Order: sequence, then C-alpha cells, then structure tokens
Amino acid sequence: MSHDLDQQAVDILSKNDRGGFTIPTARLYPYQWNWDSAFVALGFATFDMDRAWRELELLLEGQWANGMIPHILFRQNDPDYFPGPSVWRTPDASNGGGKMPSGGISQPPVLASIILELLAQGGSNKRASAMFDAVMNWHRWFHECRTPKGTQTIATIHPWETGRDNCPDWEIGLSSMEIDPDIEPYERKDTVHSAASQRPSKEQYDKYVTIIKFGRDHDWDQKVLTRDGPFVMFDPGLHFILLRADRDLLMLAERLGRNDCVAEIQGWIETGVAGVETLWNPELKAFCARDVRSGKFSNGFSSASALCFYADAGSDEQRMGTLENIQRIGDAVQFMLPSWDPHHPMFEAQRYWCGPLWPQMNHIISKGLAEQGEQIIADRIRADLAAVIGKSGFYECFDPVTGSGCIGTDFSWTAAMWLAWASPKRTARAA
Ligand code: 9WN
Repeated sequence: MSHDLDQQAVDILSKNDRGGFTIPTARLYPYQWNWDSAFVALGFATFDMDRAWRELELLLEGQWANGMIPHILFRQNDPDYFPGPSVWRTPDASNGGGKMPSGGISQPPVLASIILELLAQGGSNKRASAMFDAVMNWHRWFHECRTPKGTQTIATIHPWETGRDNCPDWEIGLSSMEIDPDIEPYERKDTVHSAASQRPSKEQYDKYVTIIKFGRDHDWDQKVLTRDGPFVMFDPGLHFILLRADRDLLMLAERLGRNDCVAEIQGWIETGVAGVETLWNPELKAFCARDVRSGKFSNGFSSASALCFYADAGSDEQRMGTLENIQRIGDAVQFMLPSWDPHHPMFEAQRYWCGPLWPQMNHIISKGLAEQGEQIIADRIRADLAAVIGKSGFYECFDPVTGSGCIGTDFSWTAAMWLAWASPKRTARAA
C-alpha cells in the first residue's frame, strides 16, 4: 500500500505542476501560493532536487519592491478563484509592487527553513546563496511592517495572511470590525468547488473583502494597514514560524558566509524571543492570538499554539502548559493534532480551520516537539497523518475524529508531506 501511496503522491505533484510552480489543487486553488510552494519543495526534493529549487525560485519572482512575498501569485487570470487579481488590484513593479499581479498580503514565512532543509539534504549552496538577499528582505519586511507600534510581536492584518483563514482565533478581531457597505458585489467560487458547510461563512467573506477594499483604498501601504486597518491581531502562528525562520536564516548566513547579515538577524531573534510574552494567555496556559487594539486574548488552543517548540520559545512553565493542552486534546480525538480545541464550543471537525488537522502544520509541530525531546507525541502526530492519508487519500485537511478527508482533493502539500515525512519509506530512512 505504501508503495502505491508514494507513487500517487509523486503523480499528484506532477499533475499539479504548472511548469516550475505547483498549484495546491485544480480548480479550487489554481495559482501559486506562498507557503504551499515551500512545503511542496520538500516533496519534490525526495525525487527531483532541481525541481524543488525551481519551485522556490518561481515563488521569489513575485516579491514586491518592499520585500513582501505575497500569499498568491496571479500569473494568469483564472475565473475559478475568488478573489482574483481584479479584486486585489495590487501595485505593479513601477509602483512598488511585484513583477506580476498578486495578493496584497503575505503568508507564514517558512521559506528560510525549507531552504536550510534542502541544503541539509545535499542541495546546492549556489542556489541558496542566490536567494539569500530576497529572503532577508522578506524577513525585514515582516519585522518592520507587521509589528504594530514598534511591538516585538508579529501581527497580521488579514486572516488569510496567517494561512489559518477562519480559525476561531480571529473572531475577536472580525467581530469588532464592520462590513464596508461599499464593497463591490461578488460571487464566491470556493463553495462551487467544495461543500459550503466546510468553508468560511458569508459574513467572514464579507469581512475578508472589506479588508481588501481598505488595502486598495490605501494603495496597499503595508504600514498603514498595520496601523489603521480594520483588523489587526497578534498571531502565534506567524510569530513562531518567523522566529524559527530567523534562527534558520542565521544558520544559512553562517553557512553561506554572509557575516554582514548576522547582527541584524540576531537582533530579530532577540526581539522575537521577547515578543512571545505578549502571546501568553495565563488563563489557558497557552500561547494565543490576541487583538492588538483591545488586548483581548483568543480563548482557545489552536494548532499554532503548539508551535512554540518549533520556535524553541517559551519558559519551562509555558512549555509544560502547552504540552498539557496538547495531551488533553490528543485524548479527545483519534487523529492529532486538530487545528482547534475539540473541547471548545466553536470546534467543528470538518469546517476548515475550526477543527480539521492540516498536514503541513502538523509536520512543523511534530518537528518542533521531536527537537525538544517530546518524541512520543511527535511520532503520534506523524503516524496519525499517515493513517488519515492511508484511510482517505490526499485531501487538503482531515476530520480529526473520523479521519475522513475534507475540501480539496489530490492536494499538493499533502502529497509533499507524505513523501518528505509521513510515508513509511521515509520513516524507515529517518530511523
Ligand atoms: C486563501 C492554498 C491556501 C492555503 C491556506 C488555506 C487556503 C486560501 C483560500 O488555501 O486559503 O489564501 O482561498 O481559502 O487556508 O492556508 O495556503 O492551499
């Protein structure tokens, strides 16, 4: 069976390959997405290292002059997806944007960490060196443009930027904003390609589009969006992923002889470590999202809360509290780790980021736990992903109670995470 799944995973990556970049899945997501591509590169690296680098090189083609790497690159217009380039209306290269139309927000910056992994697997220093400055500029952009009022904690201005679109984490920020009555009428496409019961609500979409309108109305000035935008929340996902990526970027700088960048990166790591305190919710004993303006914490444990190990952040007490939450949740579901706490009233086992488990998130969560000595839980998270893929196939995400697949089929990052991490063949090699 595992041989068949290995081959199926390779076939999915080939099928979703659009000539150097990979779409997440046909119809539902017909463009290149930022963190999807980074994870996909790990899958390609198991059988075609050159193609793995190519994926990342094409992602960098969309970088804006200010350093931001957008969440979606629109190389062509595809009517299957909403909101497309005509809705985002981002600036072109002569006005500070990128070489092609794109989203006006970013996504979790896993890129530096993936480049380091490719190098560890024998990838080329030359190709990594060619990307180094671009990645450095992207991290600088995050530290300058997503730290409201000079705080040390990374915030987001749009739920889509976090990659965890409709996680209940964002309820505080979304409920305190109004839907702009002047948003243009629109037709959703996601609910044509997948079950509406598993996708975000209409009210959430109206708010997502309201934030896009604000961005357009302010020429996508990223500092204005973080200062005055309708939605500004601290995100443990972005914060921990960037902190880990800063640590990995430091190793890259040392390995590639970029001593000129070392002090700047070390400064980012110092503020990143200090900035985790803002995210600590003592009531829940967990790192939680937090509304920047009201200071109110999200009141649930999300999969992003579990990323403190991956970032090597938090005190012993904070890590212990986090572990207790992970264990409690592990006892409540058959397949770890759900994206939202199953004991919370907003848990929904099949609705997008309100419960399902996600292959790419669980990969980095498990990696962090293993690095910090929590091998048993780390192994269970990997075995559970292998089990749900074996049971249901290469879905976008999975019901943590039954293991059934949700939303996108033949999904690229699921195939990549199988090849790079969950496949028994891979496990045998790692042992
Ligand atoms: C918006 C592509 C992306 C992922 C995100 C996931 C979903 C998009 C959407 O799909 O978001 O970016 O339209 O729902 O939440 O993590 O990168 O797979």
